[in-house]
Amino acid sequence: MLARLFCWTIASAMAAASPAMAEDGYDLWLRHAKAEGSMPQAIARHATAIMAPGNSATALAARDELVRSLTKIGGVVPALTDAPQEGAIWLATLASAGNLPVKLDGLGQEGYVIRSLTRNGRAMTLIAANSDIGLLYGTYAWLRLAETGASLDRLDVRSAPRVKLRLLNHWDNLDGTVERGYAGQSIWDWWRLPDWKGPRYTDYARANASIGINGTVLNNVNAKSDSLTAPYIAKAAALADVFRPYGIKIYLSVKWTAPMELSGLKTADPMDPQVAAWWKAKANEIYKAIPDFGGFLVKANSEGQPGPQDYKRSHADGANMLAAAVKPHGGIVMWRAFVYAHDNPDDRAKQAYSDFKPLDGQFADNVLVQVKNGAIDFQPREPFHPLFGAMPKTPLMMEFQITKEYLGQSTHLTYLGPLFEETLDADTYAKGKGSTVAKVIDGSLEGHRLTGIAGVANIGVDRDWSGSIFNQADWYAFGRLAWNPDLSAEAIAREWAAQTFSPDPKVVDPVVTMMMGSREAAVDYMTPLGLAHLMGTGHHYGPAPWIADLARPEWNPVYYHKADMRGIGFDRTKTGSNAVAQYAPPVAKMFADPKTTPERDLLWFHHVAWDAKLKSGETLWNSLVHHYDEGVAYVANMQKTWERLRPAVDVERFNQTKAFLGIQYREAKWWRDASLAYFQSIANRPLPSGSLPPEHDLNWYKAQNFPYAPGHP
Ligand code: GCV
Repeated sequence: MLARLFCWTIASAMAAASPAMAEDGYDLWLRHAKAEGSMPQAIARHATAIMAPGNSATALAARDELVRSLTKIGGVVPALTDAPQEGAIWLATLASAGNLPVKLDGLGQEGYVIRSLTRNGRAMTLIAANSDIGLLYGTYAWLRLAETGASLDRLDVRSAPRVKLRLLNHWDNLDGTVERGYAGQSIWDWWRLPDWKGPRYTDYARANASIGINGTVLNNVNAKSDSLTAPYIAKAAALADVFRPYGIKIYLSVKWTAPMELSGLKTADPMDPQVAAWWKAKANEIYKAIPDFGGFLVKANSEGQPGPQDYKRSHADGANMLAAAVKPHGGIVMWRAFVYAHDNPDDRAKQAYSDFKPLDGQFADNVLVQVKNGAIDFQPREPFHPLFGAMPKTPLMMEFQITKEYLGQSTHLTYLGPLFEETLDADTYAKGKGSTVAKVIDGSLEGHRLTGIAGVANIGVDRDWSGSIFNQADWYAFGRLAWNPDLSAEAIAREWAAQTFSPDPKVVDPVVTMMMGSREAAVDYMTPLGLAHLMGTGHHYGPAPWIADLARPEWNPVYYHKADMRGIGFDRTKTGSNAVAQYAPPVAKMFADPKTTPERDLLWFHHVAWDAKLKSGETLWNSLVHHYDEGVAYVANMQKTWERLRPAVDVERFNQTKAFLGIQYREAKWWRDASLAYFQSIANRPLPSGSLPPEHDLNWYKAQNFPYAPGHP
């Protein structure tokens, strides 16, 4: 023990003595700024020493995290102790402590207890769990409490994750590019793996563990077969070794035709015994290298990817064949429901439901069907996907997009917490009132034990990981909601702001106010009142609602808004595509009538006359214009708020955010002006008084061209 203590004291003292790092965002919400005011004393009083008997890699990671952060927060290296001590933090599992003064039932392997108690007459804080990973999560939870200014005197916290698989999906390619990535190249240095495992991998694991993420899919769902070759399995295994102590399993996206591409098989038909044998052998090879490998993620028969339907087999046939290959090892298959076919003339929003709903009950018990939050594609706003609640016999896994393909890419401050929250809170009515999407996802609605939630990562090699300081909040919010889908987006924003900037309410309050309205502002300046998919072709950057000449109808923005002389919007009622019928009857009824459809979803479900009166008494046209105006005005307000925060934020992060808000303002105005120039050319109505005309004419906006916009495959 003394030797351990000595090493730590030296290492931590060196860390403390080194010059303060620039605030470039690298440390994320784990920056552990030196506490101010009365906080250092309060924290120090409850962290005089650390009693941490465990010695697994995970237990040591928990202890080291405490030492590292307490040293940074208080400027003093906390002592390690073997015996109870006044004010000590005690990290214990049953295995390491023998017996414990708290009950751990119902916490599973990942849950934890944090309890203030007295031990041998000494007031201490116990962090206890059934396993070392629970201890690590409990440690991060205690730090979160400490750094957000919670009272540490009488703690009594019990927490366990509601969702079993809490995964990031990296759309990272083997050549280092990231599909829809706006934070630089991939953090996976495939070229130098497995020999070189840079320190960033450990920091990635720490960040994820601190918010409860327990798995990561390393490669793009538009997968290359090469990721299943021996050299790439070895590279993946090297990453798995780094992540293991932090409770993070790795998964791989697979290409359906890998057996043909890698081994020359004549077919990828899932019913062909040779194909099944190939996948079994491949699974065995992977598990030999990575014994705790999580499983496969599959994009099949979607956007040109091959799949079982090429052989007249169903998605269930395909998923089950892969599931059989990983089953002996405890692996799972996540089969994506993001499908729409080039030869299907039906409303794109209906196609996933039509394909998957009939397959309910046909999937093997280690398959999850992964469904995007909405039926089109991660738009600034979509009503919840009709599959939620419609496949009671199948575990449905949520797929959110953390990277902001459609919400301003790297620069716009559009906090996604409210988007995630809105979807999770939506009521499917599948089993009556209160059948929320969150209950579908956490398995409680139908009693599923295999449950999952995935977020398409916004991580790259940028120093700040996510392309901007505020984009980090989206990663943070995803993890926190994956752990507990009932948390509020606002509470999460408060936690994040306190840890990222300062717990001072004079900082937290305005930052949170900016964040909370920011996604709605993006909806307003991009696609208000239920509009969707109006962005530029391919790169998805900027407005292009006029596009009408792409090969497939559903690639064209005009397909989605259907603006004509009469009005605007997609009729998804009985008189149109009848997509509303895919929802449970009370929801279908609500969406079928424009009067009961929430105004925010109006044009998603209805084609509405330009002069129709909305609830506010305004005409649709005037309301549309006002929404665009409000979106731009919100960004201008964020700029003012941020300027007032100048004295409270370090120069580097202040300047980045200020510059990005400037870009956001310019682009919000561009979205507004281009959209209104175009819609006005169809609606043929004047702008309401007080609304300024677009800066340029429509042709100017149409002529904009962005061949090098990032993130485009
Ligand atoms: C990975 C959208 C994106 C694609 C993405 C696809 C998917 O279409 O634009 O880049 O491909 O969704 O989720 O599979």
